[in-house]
Amino acid sequence: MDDVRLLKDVYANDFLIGFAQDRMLPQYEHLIRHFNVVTPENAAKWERVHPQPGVYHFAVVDQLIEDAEKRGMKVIGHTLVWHNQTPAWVFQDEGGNPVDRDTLLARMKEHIDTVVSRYGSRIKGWDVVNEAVADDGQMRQSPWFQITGFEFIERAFEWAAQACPDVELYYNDYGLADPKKRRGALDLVRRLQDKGIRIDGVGIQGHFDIENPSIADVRQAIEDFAALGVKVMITELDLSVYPWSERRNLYAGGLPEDVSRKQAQRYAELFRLFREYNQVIDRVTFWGITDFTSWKNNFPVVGRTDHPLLWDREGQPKPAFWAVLDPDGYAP
Ligand code: 9MR
Repeated sequence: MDDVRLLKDVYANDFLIGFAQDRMLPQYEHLIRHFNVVTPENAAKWERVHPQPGVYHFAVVDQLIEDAEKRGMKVIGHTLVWHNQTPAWVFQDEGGNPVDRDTLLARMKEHIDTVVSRYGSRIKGWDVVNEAVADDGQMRQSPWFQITGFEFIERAFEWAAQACPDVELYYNDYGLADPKKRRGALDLVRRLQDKGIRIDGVGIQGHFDIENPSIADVRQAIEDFAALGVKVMITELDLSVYPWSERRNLYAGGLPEDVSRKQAQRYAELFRLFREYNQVIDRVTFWGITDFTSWKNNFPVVGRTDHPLLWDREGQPKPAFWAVLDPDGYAP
């Protein structure tokens, strides 16, 4: 195992290779060495760092950054403004009624100022706004949007830039391989650019599955965002072994060889594609580290055994790992 080439070395001339985890757990050390960038999976979200007005908890993120720096690894900030994992108080007054636009924007500014300036350029880039577009391509009807309209997005990018001028600023969303949703996200980026507001990159979340989306749709997404002149990042990559419509728990006892090979084949196709676009793709980040801790074991079916990543529950490399290590040479 020790003489295995490392993913970060294999892709050194292409893009950064990342993973998501809140802590560098010692039992994963032999896997962590494959990566040169880490994203805190949950620890930097509003509900964790800023659970109550004026109360900030930075210990977990502080430790992760310190551990990353020791390893020469970069860190991505995830995420400043999102509709999920944001406490209800952010949007409410003491009586529990929705706050007005100015109050909400002031709270957002205070949050962004505090979090972004704490870490400055120790963070390579922030997912400034996360998942603001709905699946039909319209703006998501979140409290952010309902209270401020599009303005929260403009101000979030501006205030993040002010808090640290040399941190990169990203928009991050899922489902961008779908043309309808993608159109909404492309509009969002253009709208910021038209107003002269800096946005450095777009994170195309890779919550894919064994069948969808097509490689052609992923390619189109990469092309469309690259055409706007922003960096493209493949973020949150995992490949569920279940097609979206499948809700049974089929592989609790282990992953059958044919499914495992099919998954590996798809990983190989994706990485061949990513490599083709190495001039525009800056980073590819897996969402998790082994199948054991993946969020997919609880989504879309709570408690279902999924196998979306490169290492199995024991931390052993799967065919998917070998496929990513050598996508050209991978033969199922
Ligand atoms: O992986 C995260 C999981 O542990 C959390 O329970 C979940 C809560 O919403 O968030 C997961 O990460 C999400 C990410 O922050 C944004 N894009 C979707 C990811 C999967 O839900």
